[in-house]
Amino acid sequence: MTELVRLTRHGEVAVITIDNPPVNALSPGVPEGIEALLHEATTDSGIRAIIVIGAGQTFIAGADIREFAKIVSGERPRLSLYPFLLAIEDCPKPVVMAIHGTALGGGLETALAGHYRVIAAGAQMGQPEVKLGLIPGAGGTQRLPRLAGVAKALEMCVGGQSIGAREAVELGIGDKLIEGDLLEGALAFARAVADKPAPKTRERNEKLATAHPALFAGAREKTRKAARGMTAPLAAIDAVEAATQMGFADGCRRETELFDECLYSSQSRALIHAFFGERSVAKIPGLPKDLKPFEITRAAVIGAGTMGGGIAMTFANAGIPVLLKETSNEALERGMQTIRDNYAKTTAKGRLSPADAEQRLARITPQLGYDGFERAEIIVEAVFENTAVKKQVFSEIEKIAQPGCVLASNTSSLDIDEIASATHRPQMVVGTHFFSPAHVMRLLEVVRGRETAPQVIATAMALGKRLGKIAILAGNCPGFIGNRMVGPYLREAQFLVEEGASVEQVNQALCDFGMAMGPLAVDDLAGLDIGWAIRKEFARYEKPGVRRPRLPDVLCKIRRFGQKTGRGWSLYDADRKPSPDPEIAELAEKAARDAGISRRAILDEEIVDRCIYALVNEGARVLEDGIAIRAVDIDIAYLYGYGFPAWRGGPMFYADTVGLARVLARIEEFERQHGADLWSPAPLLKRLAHAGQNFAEFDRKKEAAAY
Ligand code: T1G
Repeated sequence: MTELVRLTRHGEVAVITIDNPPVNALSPGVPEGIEALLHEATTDSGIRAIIVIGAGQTFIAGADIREFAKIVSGERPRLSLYPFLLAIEDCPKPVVMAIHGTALGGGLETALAGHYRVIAAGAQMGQPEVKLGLIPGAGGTQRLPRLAGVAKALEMCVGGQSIGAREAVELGIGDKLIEGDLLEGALAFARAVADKPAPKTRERNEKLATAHPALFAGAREKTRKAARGMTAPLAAIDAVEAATQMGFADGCRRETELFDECLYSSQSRALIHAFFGERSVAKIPGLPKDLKPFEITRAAVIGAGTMGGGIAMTFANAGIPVLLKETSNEALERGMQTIRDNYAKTTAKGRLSPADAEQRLARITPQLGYDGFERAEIIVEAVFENTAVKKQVFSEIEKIAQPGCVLASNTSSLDIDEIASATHRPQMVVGTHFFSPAHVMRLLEVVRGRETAPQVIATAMALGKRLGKIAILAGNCPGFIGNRMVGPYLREAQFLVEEGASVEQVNQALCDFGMAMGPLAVDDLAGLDIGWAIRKEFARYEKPGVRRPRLPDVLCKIRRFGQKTGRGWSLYDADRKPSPDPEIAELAEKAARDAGISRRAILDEEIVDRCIYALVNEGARVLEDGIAIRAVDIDIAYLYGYGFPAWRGGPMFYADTVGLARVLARIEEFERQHGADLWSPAPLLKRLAHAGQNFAEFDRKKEAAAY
């Protein structure tokens, strides 16, 4: 029938192969093709059993996610997969699903509709729909509990995590684990079951009886905390619960209702934006696709502080041996102890075996000198955030490093070109801005300098993926993408405290908006002294007479640096648990008096708008200056580096959701209230709003122009 699906005969067994690269998604034509070939095999008297298998790397990785936007916009009709799955389940000949690579979402649901499932060792399967703001919409919430049990099905549908082949067989999802060639194993299995009755998953109700109502109540309570603000995980609970309360057909109807609520929600649009965004940020216009990155087999890191230690762990975790240099034994031992403690914590949580932890630790070589640096293919500098100090280090490493060695700086805001000027090979210098804690946070901001070579950029981007990071490319300016934007965001939060809001109100308002932490809580975590050092470093660029928050310097002068000194914007106990500090209110009143500001009651709405729109406005400037390639790069940076809620899609996507005209109007209102030096709307924002366009269209146009 269609080239997306083909049928081959292996004696009395028909093999239906799905061949829809790259991930055999259930794109239009695939379910129809499978159903047609199923019918062909069913009516062929020479066929006694049927196998469904994926070509290439994987079984079916789900419905075609690109189709959802078309369905929501009305461009495509909303087709149901139920009839296709019932056709499989009601096939009079046994249908064996042969799974390798991944069986995700609609892929697992297709497998569950089969009569048997044989699984290749190493395969992964799951219902990750909640990560897209959806729930399983093809019977997964009804068939999975019937095979895996209600508790496990709940865990899989609500959390979206995948399970491995062995566990799937133990649970009863899989009927056989195939260690060798999958097709051979599946053919043998199919021949063995050819004359056996074909068990229909929808009729296997015995495991449904195990469910207790408390299971769902407990799941709701846990999910409200763990997936704060997200609607899909709660909908998934409702759908799995329906499986225990009503028959299969009614359960599927309930699933469809819940699925459609999710599909037409802004949360799903935001999360699908993030899914494709995570993949598009790796594509750098102008960088030849066939440009081969340098090979990285050995690394070296300078500075074993919080960042340096975390970066060394990241290399070790990716299997790359790394030298870690410090200037004194105390500092080196302190750094290594933190690394050992981090591995101990991860092992204690059962996320790493002691043997694995030992192996990773062994890949880190602590030292005081530059011995062995000449053999490293990348050297990452992670010393104190000061240009002069970094230039000194770069002038030293340049004398030792091999010719093709990438010289990277972990600076979070300083001028990469200035740092590169300390070497005779600026083309090998690049920024690799990791986020704290570096072995945990997934974002890596790769910063290109004026002379950074394309192959060095390609190497840093590829290395990011290898280290398990999401790498985005940023241009060189103070603070690059993320920290440049966080400046106005934090400024507004600090102003709001001077103007009358409490620290707790500001933090809570942004948490209610969905931020992982409030802006002032993040300030306390990072350390107010860091911001202080950066303000001093950039003081010479500041325009005189422009209003600045007074409180941060006041707090720093009395050594209130945040969590590290037990008090900052809040007080912190020994477990770093925050509590309000009345002294802050006094300091805020004085700061307001000194600034001639009359304090007032402030609504949460104003707090959110001023902080988030400050982000958006600066984001538009970052785009216009070409510091960020696309608006989606900014979104991905904020999702993976700054705790912006994924279900809002990122600051630029959020602005599109609100509507740029409304965002502009609000910013112009703030401009009237607080002055143009702080709130003049970004020209790009004005242009797009006036043209009735948005950031998504800006990206599409950019993409079209680039390719
Ligand atoms: N639909 C469309 N495109 C997809 C896709 C999908 N399901 N999965 C991947 N792609 C594209 C991706 O954008 C990229 O494109 C290329 O394939 C390679 O992907 C009815 C409602 C399978 C583990 O959530 O998790 O089923 O950038 O770079 O690292 O109930 O892709 O090359 O142009 O990620 O090897 C549920 C999503 C859908 C799985 C492979 N399924 N995919 O990872 O490659 S909803 C998912 C993944 C659903 C039903 C519901 C991963 C992967 P491009 P990649 P990878």
